[in-house]
Amino acid sequence: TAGSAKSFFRRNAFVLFTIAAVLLGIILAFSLRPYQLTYRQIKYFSFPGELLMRMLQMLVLPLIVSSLITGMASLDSRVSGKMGMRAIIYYMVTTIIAVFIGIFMVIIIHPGKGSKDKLHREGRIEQVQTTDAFMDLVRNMFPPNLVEACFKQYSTRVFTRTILHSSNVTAGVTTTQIPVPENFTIIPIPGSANGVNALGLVVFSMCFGLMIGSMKQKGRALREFFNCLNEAIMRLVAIIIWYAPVGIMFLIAGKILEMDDLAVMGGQLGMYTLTVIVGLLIHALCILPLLYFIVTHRNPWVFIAGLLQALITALGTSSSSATLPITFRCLEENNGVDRRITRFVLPVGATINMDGTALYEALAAIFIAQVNNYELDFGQIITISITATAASIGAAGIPQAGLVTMVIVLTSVGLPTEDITLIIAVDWFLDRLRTTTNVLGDSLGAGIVEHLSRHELDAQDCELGNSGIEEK
Ligand code: DAS
Repeated sequence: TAGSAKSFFRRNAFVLFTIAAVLLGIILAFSLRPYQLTYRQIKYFSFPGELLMRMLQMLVLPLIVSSLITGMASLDSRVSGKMGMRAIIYYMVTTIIAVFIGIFMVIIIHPGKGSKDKLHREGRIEQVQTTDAFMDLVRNMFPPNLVEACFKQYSTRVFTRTILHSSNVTAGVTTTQIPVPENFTIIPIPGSANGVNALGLVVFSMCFGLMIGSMKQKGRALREFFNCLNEAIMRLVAIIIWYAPVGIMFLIAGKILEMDDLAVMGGQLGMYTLTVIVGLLIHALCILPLLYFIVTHRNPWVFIAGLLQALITALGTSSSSATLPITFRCLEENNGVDRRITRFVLPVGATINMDGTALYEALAAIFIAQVNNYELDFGQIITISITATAASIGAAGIPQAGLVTMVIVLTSVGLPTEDITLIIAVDWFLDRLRTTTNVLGDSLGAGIVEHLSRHELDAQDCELGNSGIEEK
């Protein structure tokens, strides 16, 4: 009936607008492509999309900090400890599965087949750089300056590249000081301008929140302050969400206008792209929903339907951290996930849990080995799986961050880092798909952790007379 159609529309207005926006963007872009717009014209054209990206990024920092602090402060430390363990176990298990799918797919499909090159660099195993990269990950957890952590990340890519290509430059120098050899192609890092050290902020906010929580009555003022900050940010999200479909339309259209002709997709690169897509689809549409079903006994597709807007935003922005505000909203408003869970699990997940990125890093590294006709032994494949996991944890939730942290994976088994350039042409596209997988993984994780923590949450509700997060 008309009434029920109307209510369906009302309930799903955002999602419908967003889907329509994606389709419109694609149609618009393909009808404009024959006119061969200049780079400048394309930039003007995609301006509304850039604005969306900026608005979302604007909210991310206060959102991560305020949700983690309120999340931790509102939970009993025993409860948050248990929840944290569950979340970490979920992240580890899903990331490892993702890495194995990546390795399995690339070995079975063998997209690098038919290459005549032979790797000359054999034996050039750069163990030191791998250790450095791991140390970087830990370094980033403890930012010496919190203000700096809001806009700068201690970066592996800079010094790994430096050591590789000009051995006399020591680690840790800044980008401007690095003499880049002539024959070296600089990898463009689109999101690097906003390299927030999210990991550092997450660690600090969690500890800080925990302390406020342990201060009982004395911590009340701070608890209320961060709670209020969080609330205000979420209200801003509710406004920006109306603009999201417009922004997504222009983001997608702009990217299609920018892309090279699809002819480059033939041969090995085409097969590689296909392999990544199949791997991501298996992980996102089979493994994760199955895991959700096994743990919760609920229909994963209903849950995923509630997430559609976040997933499409991830596709449009290629950034899981920019998508975070929308992910919050989808989980809380559409799927009714407890705010004590989302506030705690989502910021951490968006920072360290990247299944799509892990899958892609392992797969891409082995593809590069295949193209170089370089036989990897079992030990090296294990090394790849470990470093791919670390690289996905270390990757920021910004566009193409995974491409940059790939350097760690490649150097760990002595593969040439310059060969990242082989896969750059298709990375913008694969990045969107892996970001969507990342966001899906985080969200299903929140659902799973909530299910497993129901008992403790209910107990806390009873204790607090149902006022939950607002009071302690
Ligand atoms: N695009 C990133 C993300 O936000 C990660 C990546 O580049 O793999 O999830």
